[in-house]
Amino acid sequence: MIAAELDFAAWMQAVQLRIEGVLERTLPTDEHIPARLHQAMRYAVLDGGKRVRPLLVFAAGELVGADPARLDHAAAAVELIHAYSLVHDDMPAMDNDVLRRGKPTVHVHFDEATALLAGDALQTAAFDSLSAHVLADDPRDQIKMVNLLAKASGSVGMCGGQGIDLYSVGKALSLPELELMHILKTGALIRASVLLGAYCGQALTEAQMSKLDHAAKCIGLAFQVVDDILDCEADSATLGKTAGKDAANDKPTYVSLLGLATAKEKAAELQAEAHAALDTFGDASAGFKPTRLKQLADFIVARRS
Ligand code: GRG
Repeated sequence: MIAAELDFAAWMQAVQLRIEGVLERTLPTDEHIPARLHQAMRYAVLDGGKRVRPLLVFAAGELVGADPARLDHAAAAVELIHAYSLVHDDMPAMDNDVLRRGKPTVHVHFDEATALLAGDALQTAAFDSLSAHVLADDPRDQIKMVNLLAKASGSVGMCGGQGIDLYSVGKALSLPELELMHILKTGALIRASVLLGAYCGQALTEAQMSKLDHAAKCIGLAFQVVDDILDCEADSATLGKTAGKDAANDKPTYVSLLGLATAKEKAAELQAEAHAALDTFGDASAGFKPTRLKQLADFIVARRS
């Protein structure tokens, strides 16, 4: 490994460890009444996952020199929303899956009612994290942050994407329709992660925010294209979730619509577009540090799980 790769791997490990501690402290203990609900919440969140969204918060925070103590709470918020979405998505009424992060899913390990409630409580815990601490210099910016996460998670964001997914079962989706579904279902929270990290640091101009937003959109879409590629190329043990489900359920994916080779080209194009948008920030001499976000975009495209 070259020095830059070693440096990125060490940074990633340090942030993953840090966010584990933050999440551990954020969630009520296993004994806190009602114990079964808190056990299910902790089971869903702790000790699992790549923590891609918290990593994006920290990488965007590094771009703007944000205080890591602020980033902790923004990072916890996006991971709590993500964990809630996985718990609900795995339930019988939705994807009906039994394996997540290498463990039985929450409704299998506990029960359906507990999984429903745990997901609900994780969602509100996210907004608790985002609103209980000072995260931005200007309180109006912090209100914008809360609003950003609400929109990204709700019916015009992640839930909306999940809705399109549910209501398109058995229908053929065109490429633009598939893209819209993913921009909402997966992309909205990834985009919010980047912007929340940026709000924790020095204020950006509107033009800079829009460049960062564009990079975040490209990263979000690239994440999903790679997810589709992995669903067809990797096995369940490597993914920690059931592999091959898209093809088994006859679901439209980038791979089914474009073919494997073109899907890989698409991921590379989105990665390059994200880099180009981040390059507009210049380097550290211009007061910004876009390197981490670029490295993270590369990791998201190159990942094998
Ligand atoms: C149920 C409200 C609601 C929304 C569900 C995001 C989502 C919407 C469902 C997740 C289902 C899924 C497998 C989507 C594909 C992309 C994705 C979000 C994969 C899982 O994210 P990773 O790879 O997972 O970041 P880890 O476990 O590493 O955190």
